[in-house]
Amino acid sequence: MKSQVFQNYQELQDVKTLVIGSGISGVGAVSLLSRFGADIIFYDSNEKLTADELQVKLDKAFAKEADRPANVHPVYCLTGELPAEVEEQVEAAVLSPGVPIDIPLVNRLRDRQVPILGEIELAFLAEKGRVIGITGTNGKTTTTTLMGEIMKAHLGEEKVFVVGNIGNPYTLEVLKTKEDTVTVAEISSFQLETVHQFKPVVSAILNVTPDHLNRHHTMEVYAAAKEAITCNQGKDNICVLNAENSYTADFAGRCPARAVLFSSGRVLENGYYLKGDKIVKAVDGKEQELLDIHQDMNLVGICNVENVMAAIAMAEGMQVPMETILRVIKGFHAVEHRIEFVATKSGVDYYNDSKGTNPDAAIQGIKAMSKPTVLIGGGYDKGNEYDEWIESFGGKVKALVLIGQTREKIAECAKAHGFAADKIYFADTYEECLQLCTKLADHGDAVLLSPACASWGMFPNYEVRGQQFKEYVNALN
Ligand code: UMA
Repeated sequence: MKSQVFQNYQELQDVKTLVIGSGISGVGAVSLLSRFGADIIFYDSNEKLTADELQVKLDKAFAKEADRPANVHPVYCLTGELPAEVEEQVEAAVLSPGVPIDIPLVNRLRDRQVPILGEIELAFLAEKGRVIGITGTNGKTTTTTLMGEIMKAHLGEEKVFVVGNIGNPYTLEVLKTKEDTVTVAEISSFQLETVHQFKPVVSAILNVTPDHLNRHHTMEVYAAAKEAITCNQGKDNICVLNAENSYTADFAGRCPARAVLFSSGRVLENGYYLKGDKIVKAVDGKEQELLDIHQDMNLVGICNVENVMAAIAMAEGMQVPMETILRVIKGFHAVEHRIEFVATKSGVDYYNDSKGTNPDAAIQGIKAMSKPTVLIGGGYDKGNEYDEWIESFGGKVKALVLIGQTREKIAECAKAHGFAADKIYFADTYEECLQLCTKLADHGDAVLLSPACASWGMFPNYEVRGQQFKEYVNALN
């Protein structure tokens, strides 16, 4: 049964609202809800956390808000099992992205017709300006960052907010929006499961490849979550889609927005594509050369050519002059942790692709390498398969150093695909892993951290993993 939805934030006043998850989204949601006058229960199911710890998180966040009015209702913090008598009182629930929509608590609330919304949806209820929404399995962060830079160059720093999965909760920024501001939002499939009114004027689905299947269960459900970025768009809006990805190419025919295509593999009658070394725009078959991918771009790999084409398409959709778009692209460097060159030590190039958290992202990392590569893989098990990743090694990977929960599964898969067993190494700690890499790599080689797995279980997030890798590399002689 479909839950009731909120049309505007005023409707949340005095509503008993359960915020599930006390990470950065939960804190952002409480901060915004308290300004809407909601009656908030701030809850985390992790029994290792205490109500006091949740309160400290809120106090810290509220202390940063100079103009914070006194709360209408005190925030009630709870952890562990949610008591039945509290659950019964709940009139609305805001889910953090990491909270699956099919856990028993959420199912029970839904059965009771309690409106369930995500943190992105909650923020959007207070949005006053225009929104650009970017999703896709891979490339979201680079494209969102580039898009943010382009919009800032066009409108001025103070009129652009870059939010969402990139690590900056939308709920903490939305009250700064005005009619003339633009919010550039990186939106994950987790966040798209709980949108109702969210409506970007320009959206992009960069690609859809297997990921997060332990959460979404099937590719169809995962792809449908991504497509939801367009669920409120109409033909006066734009959705930028990848013509080389089977899911997004297929969606072009069904998309409620006007589909604008980009391609790294074919000439398009209308759209943006790679022709030799040039990114080209075509309108009814008439070509205009835009930039040279080697001379005008500082980013490596075909995945980044695709990200750049998507950004150009979105920026043109936002009426940014081509001259501004190209100027920003020419000065734009790799986003941290995404095929990021770290340093050359003893003739070995080190690359940090810690954001390669799934096999498809890691394939892009391998593709970008041009030297014999010692590859670091493994981490948290999201239920992904590694066959295509291993096939993509194409003789380039001279040694595979594996770590974490998935190391046996990856090793078995590598051997099944003919990768020599004596070139596979296991490490128990990251330190051991990095020591092995420095031993295995010779002058003229590359070492690539592109694990095809999330960092969870060993690190709080991929950023910390990438940071540690860089610190280790920079400390080498
Ligand atoms: N929790 C519960 N009940 C549950 C599940 C979790 O109470 O059933 C609690 C946990 O105990 C924990 C809290 O929820 O205390 C964590 O919430 P969260 O996982 O949503 O984490 P946030 O800190 O709010 O970060 C989230 C995104 N995290 C996830 O999607 C897992 C961040 O994306 C995002 O940057 C942030 O919101 C701001 O929008 C990270 C990510 O890994 C980078 N994203 C995935 C990806 O990119 O592949 C989708």
